[in-house]
Amino acid sequence: MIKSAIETALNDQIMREEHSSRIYLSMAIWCEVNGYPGAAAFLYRQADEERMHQLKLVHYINDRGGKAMLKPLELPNADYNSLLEVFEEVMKHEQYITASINDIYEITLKEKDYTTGNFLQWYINEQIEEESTMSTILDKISLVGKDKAGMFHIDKELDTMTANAAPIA
Ligand code: OFO
Repeated sequence: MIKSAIETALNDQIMREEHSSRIYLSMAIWCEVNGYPGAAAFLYRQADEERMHQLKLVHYINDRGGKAMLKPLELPNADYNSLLEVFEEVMKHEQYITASINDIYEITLKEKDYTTGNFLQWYINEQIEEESTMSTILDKISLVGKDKAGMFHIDKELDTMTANAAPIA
């Protein structure tokens, strides 16, 4: 049976992952209507990934004898000044998620819940990968600055990257 401190911490994470999904969905919408179809495809897929991260937690809590809970969510930003701002926000958000996963990992150590610690390893690895992907994209966008042709190229690259990405699982 899952301890209540762990259940609470994981339920908070369910809310964060669901919120991540909504943030990326909102960013994808902005990209789609502002002429960045590749970035939109990338962020729509990212929103789906976050939904999967959320569901993984839901099933884990329920399988361990707890109960997954949904919480109210803040409305994400609907408007951005540039693609650079979008990806700066993505990066900041992923760093925040990494910190939250690390905090929960610390709780599992304190509670001697090594099973949940082991389960969280998947999220820890996922965060390393996501932060590195986002930082590469951010570097490229920063490099081209306001150059329209460069931006067009990056958007195409994001499209190809999304088309070649492994199925979400
Ligand atoms: Fe990278 O956001 Fe979910 O875990």
